[in-house]
Amino acid sequence: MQPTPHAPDALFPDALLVEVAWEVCNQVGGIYTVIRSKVPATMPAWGDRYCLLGPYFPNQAQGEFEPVDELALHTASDPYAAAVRAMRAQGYDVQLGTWLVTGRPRTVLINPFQAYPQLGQLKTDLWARHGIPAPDTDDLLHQVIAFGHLTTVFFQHVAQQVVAGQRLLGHFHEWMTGVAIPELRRLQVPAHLLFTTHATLLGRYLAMNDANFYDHLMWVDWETEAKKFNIEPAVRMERAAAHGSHVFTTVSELTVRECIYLLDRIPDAVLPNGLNIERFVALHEFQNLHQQYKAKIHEFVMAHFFQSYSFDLDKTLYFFTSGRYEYHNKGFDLTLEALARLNHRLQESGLEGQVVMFFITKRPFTSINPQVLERRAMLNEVQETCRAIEHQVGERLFYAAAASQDHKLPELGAMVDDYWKLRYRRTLQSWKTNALPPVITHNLVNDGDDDILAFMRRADLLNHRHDRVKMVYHPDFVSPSSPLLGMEYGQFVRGCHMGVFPSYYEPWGYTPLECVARGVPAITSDLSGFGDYVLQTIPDPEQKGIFVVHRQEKSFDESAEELCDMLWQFVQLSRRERIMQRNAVESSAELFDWKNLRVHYDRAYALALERQ
Ligand code: G6P
Ligand code: 1S3
Repeated sequence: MQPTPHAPDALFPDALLVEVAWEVCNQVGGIYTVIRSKVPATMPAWGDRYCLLGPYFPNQAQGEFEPVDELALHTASDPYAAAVRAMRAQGYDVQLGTWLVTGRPRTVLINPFQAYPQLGQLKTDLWARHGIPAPDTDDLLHQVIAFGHLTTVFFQHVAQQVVAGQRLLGHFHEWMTGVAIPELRRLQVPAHLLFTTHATLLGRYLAMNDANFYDHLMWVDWETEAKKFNIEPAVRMERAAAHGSHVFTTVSELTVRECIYLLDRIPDAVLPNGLNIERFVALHEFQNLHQQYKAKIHEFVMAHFFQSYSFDLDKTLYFFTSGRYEYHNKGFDLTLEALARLNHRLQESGLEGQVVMFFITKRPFTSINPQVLERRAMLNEVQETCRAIEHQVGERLFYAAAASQDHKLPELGAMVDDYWKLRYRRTLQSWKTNALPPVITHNLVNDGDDDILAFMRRADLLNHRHDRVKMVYHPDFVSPSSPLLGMEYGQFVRGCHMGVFPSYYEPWGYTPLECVARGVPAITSDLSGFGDYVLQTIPDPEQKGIFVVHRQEKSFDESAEELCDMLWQFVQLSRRERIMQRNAVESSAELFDWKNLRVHYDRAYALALERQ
């Protein structure tokens, strides 16, 4: 295949790059964001020498993958199409196509289930050749093993297509795809292999279960702990990938420590995560969007709270946190403690205004709380009545103005029919209630055993009228089809004033970066890869609206107080100061653009090409 001569930043023109991830066309978590958002910065350098490889799950792939037609497959002259043709000739079910995301990369998807008939043999081989055991009951492990085998076959075919002077790079993300690495090495497939771990499996489990994880890290016996948590096969796959790769990398300095102590290999490089930052030409455009989406959040808040009591929306700030439900790891515990303290400070201070705090995460629930839905429906009724009155008054006022002799504004109330006056009064009477606004929007399957709810109940943060920090726990991701918030997650972020993410364990953490990209100030922690990176690379990050809570070598109480101070400073800003801060945040987003961060990947590829 020809290098892409027209590509201005063409890199390693003699190399082919296959990037393999479980989350190609298959959104599970943060790795999807890494791969997808990186494509626009990757394509100019690699062009059609770049190919993504992932598992084929028809339901997931349906909306985002477009297979090439048979004619195009058979006439294409590139090594990936040739490899797909060769696999098909052997009876494999392999798809070649395009991932329908910005950059439209060439993508190969392979259905893991087709290798299930050989699973027994594959597992025996994995154990005999690489010492990796595999139980009979874990379906994810079965899928991973099957996909690992098919990936190996694909690489063998691509390697056969490599012509003299060309080299093949294989970049594997996370243990789910890394399982192919030891076998590729055993077979001596001529490929330069990179493995990136986005977190260590054991690190995540230990951090969740050990309050002093970072102090104990150096002394962990990985084998004992892996057995204890029943994750030994996956941990062994991760270790085999880390040790088998030519270049081993991770996403942050924090995860480097885990790799050293839990995987016993020092990473060759750190590849920080970026985003594809799209900036508006005019600054005011993103500020307008904040106003527009804040108005949508106002609607939810009016429906949720105003039936019980009202407050001034113009003096209300919206904070939020979001992410997987890992109460301790994601710092939900610290956030709640700081909010309780902030509530107290606000009550004591005589300062005007309030904060509404949203917890956006995913928990098993049976339904949306009918009370919450009813509150929303009743507000809609109030809105309809107001619109009818507005219409009637509008028409009559127009007529009165045209016919006016004295140019005085007539009594507007007199322009409303008795019917609407009565309906207005009745609607409002039936709307108001003495019940407190619920702190949670859904009925949880396990309401009695939920840490967030338990804290709110214990601290009496239950949306009393006198509370100055109000709570909305939304145990489902925000989506446009939801009858409550009814917007995209990104729109919700824009409408808020601040994102709060003081994680205890977070190899990187995209959530604060997603705020920064939209010009929304964010709080992170020095125990998150992102926060650590910010401290190392941005002088005075607070000036840019990025706040880093210190959690390393700090007690829970000290960090909670620091977080409370940060929130307290923020609530005291004037609107003008908030607007200026948003501008500063937005202008710093460029630092995290893949266009600037791709260089770390380029260096890792250069290193891998040097190693045999
Ligand atoms: C944006 C809009 C302004 C609005 C402001 C509210 O900047 O362009 O028109 O006044 O948001 O900011 P706030 O921080 O009070 O939500
Ligand atoms: C991991 O996903 P997670 O949320 O399980 O990878 C992400 C992308 O590198 C990273 O942002 C996150 O911290 C890790 O934990």
